[in-house]
Amino acid sequence: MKKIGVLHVITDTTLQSRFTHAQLAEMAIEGGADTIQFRQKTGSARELVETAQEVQDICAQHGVPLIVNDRADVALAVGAAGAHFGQDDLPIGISRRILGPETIVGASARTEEKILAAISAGADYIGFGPIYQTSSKSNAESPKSLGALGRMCKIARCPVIAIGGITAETAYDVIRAGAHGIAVISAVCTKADPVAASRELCAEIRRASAQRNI
Ligand code: TZP
Ligand code: MG
Repeated sequence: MKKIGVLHVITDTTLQSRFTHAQLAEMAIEGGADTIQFRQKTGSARELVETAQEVQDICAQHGVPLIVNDRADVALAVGAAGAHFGQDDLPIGISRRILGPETIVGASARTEEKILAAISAGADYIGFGPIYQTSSKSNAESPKSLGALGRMCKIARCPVIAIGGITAETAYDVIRAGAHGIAVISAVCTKADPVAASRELCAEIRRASAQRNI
């Protein structure tokens, strides 16, 4: 059974340049992140594989799954646990065929129709957002409400990972709304102390999940 994490830290070296992808992964894991997503929009395939391999090595040392954004080839090349695709990326059915049944396949989807299509094509989890305003993604859509998140979580019979502008102040509400977990960039990568930032997010997720299970 594939286990989908609850705190996905997406490593980013465009919003900040103090840390490499691998350093961010290491710090996020130290702070409790249970999934790392490698997301880099530029660079040659060779550069992507080299950098993703560094991240994969850190993840493997700690037994934490690595998910590669956008690129099935890079995910396969470094032996990542999974890959994540948006609506303009490789279709989910094709990704599943390329990556095989054991690999985690995540899909970004924002409507009921697209969520259900992604699941029937083989997605293991849905990324839904942005929940709040974000400047970390170019051309991000307008924010979805927590109510919409809750509805989509009910419709999707798989884990939903909420994304977009989520902070330690809002993580609790997002999980209470029904999300299985959250994915963040700036709430960890641009913080002075990414370890402490991850730790705080984890604590909020735990606090919300404990309430939900009562
Ligand atoms: N997809 C939807 S919003 C987003 C992505 C990649 C950016 C998330 O970054 P942040 O800094 O957590 O808002
Ligand atoms: Mg994409």
